[in-house]
Amino acid sequence: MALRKLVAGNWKMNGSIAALAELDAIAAAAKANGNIDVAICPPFTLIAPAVARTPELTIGAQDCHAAAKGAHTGCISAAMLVEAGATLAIVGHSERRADQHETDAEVQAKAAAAIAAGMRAIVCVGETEAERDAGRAVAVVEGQLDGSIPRDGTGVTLVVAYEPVWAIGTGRTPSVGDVAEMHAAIRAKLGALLGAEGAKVRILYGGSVKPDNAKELLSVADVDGALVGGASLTAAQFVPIIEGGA
Ligand code: G2H
Repeated sequence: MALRKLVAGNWKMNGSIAALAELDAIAAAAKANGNIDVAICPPFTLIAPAVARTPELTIGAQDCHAAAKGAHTGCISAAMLVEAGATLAIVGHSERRADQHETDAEVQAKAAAAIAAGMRAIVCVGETEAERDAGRAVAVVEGQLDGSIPRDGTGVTLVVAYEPVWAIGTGRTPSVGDVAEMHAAIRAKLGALLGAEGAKVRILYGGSVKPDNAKELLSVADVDGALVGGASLTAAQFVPIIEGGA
């Protein structure tokens, strides 16, 4: 089943008020390519200014806390993100799994919190290079899905992003065949976890998506969009990626 594609930009810890000027052309490209969804996930402090600048563009967050409120210094709740104007949240990015030692159970709780607050959750999974070299890539990703996917997720509330850790920010990407194999495995696993709804959950590819490889990656079976880091920071790079998915 062909799903409506989603191309989402993850600004990570980059950007500024001045950098939001890039959103003007990105929003225009989103409007011009209305057959796909486009989103930008800037740092928390830029969410409300981004929404104010381009209200027509979907703006998301890069994380949220699992709890609704409380003594969690430096953290932010899903409801706070919604109040700022976010309508989706990335959870379980490999940089957070590594740097903040987030577990599958924590990622699952964050996804559930995002969904309960009314956002769409993008749950990230992906193997390390050592795990791929050991022939364990599919098993590792299946295990992450087992632990991280809220069982009441639907095609509306849930998105999965497959991001092989070794491809993130490195300029390296898996072969088209490897992407196809992994996305097919993720699709099968989502079916096992969510039943018929699993066929409706979009599976994004992420990891060094650039203007020159986007069209090919986005044409692979069961690649329902892209999660883009470095190349989402400027309209000059991100707009051709949007066009590659449209
Ligand atoms: C993977 C991706 C965005 P990049 O982390 O989530 O980043 O496109 O820079 O590899």
